[in-house]
Amino acid sequence: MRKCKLFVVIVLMMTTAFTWAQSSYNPSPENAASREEFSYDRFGIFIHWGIYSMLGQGEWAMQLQNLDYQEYARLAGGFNPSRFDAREWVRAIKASGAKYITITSRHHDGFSMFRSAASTYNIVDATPFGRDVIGELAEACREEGIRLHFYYSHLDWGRTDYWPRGRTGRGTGRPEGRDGDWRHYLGFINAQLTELLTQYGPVGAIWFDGLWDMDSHPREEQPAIWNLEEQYALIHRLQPGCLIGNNHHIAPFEGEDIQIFERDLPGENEAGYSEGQEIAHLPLETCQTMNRSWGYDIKDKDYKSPEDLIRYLVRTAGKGANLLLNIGPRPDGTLPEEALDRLAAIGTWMDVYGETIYGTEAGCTGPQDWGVSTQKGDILYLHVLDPADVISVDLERRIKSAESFPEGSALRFEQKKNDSAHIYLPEAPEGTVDQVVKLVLR
Ligand code: FHN
Repeated sequence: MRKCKLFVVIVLMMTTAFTWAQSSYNPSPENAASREEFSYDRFGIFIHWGIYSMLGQGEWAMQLQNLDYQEYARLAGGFNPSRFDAREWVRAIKASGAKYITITSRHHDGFSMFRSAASTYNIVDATPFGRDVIGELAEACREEGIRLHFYYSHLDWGRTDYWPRGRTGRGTGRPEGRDGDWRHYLGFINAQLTELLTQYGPVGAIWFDGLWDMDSHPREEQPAIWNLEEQYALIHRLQPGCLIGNNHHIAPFEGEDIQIFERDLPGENEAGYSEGQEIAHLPLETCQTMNRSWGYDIKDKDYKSPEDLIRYLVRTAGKGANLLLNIGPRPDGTLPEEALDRLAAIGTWMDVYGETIYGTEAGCTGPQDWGVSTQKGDILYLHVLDPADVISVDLERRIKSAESFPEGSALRFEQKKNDSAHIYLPEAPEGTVDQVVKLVLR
């Protein structure tokens, strides 16, 4: 693109950005109801699956190895996940206590895991498998009462109309694009979003990722660059109850319904993606891996223990956020045994402790050195994650009763005016992951 034309495009984008900043978004009643359901759920499973799983190096192989975009596309011709069984997946996921699934409908490599008239580079038209896995999953989710969310990559490493290029995908051998390509690309996104929102029944959320590919442009220009106003309006018009989340690692834009944090609890920045990401007044979600990878990595056996994952779920709920825990299925369509074991272990725990997680909000104590708390009205659940004989809790309200959960035995406590309350804990049985105290507050 010649320099003067690029300038005109940027000025146009900035003008739109200004208009955008002035508009104000009011979620529809359906959307407000979805937000409530979403926050109630507290736990979902993320699935990163695509033709990259055949390489066994995670979903970034194309970028990390600078794979040629035409050669990479040939992987599709060998993709035949003959052991894929949507019902098996959904049943195992449901048994973990998760209430929704977020699956990569299209990741940065640009391959669509759903039937698409907008591009033949999709699982139905380009693979010997020829089945619409998203369609099968949608049906199984409907049967099992699990909500389905779609991850959708804004950025693309394979399309030639993804031009001008962002900061990634520069080594995939694509020729330089032409004027007008970017508009064409944005039209393609709208066409695919329309497909996702009209082919599979109710969609819980569209989960965007990849906006950061254009982060050489300032934040204010991003909505216009990516056509967010039109895209978000399209989604909300087609399905008013569909939530929009965008994993752009910055504060939410107008029109977004949930705020996402990657590998970090809200307000923390250990993973380095959340710097300066203020917590907004939106439902919150933290996504995290079970091992170190999102997409299937044949060498990655570095799984977090079931106990640590349960504690992470508890800590996330203690921040008033949902946990979206990832699995990278194998190229044959199976979920790794390590992942299945963890789903089962979390499910066993949730069967007993679900009451302390679902439908709760962040507890009024905030995170403490012994653990975190979750709350439902006058009931405060103290999750003691580091074993202790006695814990101190700063509370503005008086304690009416304290008991161990789920046993229900009364616990001794002291609460003097203007001082922390002290709660005396019984010895936790061997293998306790989270010792829960149920307080009723006056
Ligand atoms: O680049 C992606 C990555 O592959 C993965 O999908 C994660 C999930 O949160 N998000 C991106 C990085 O921010």
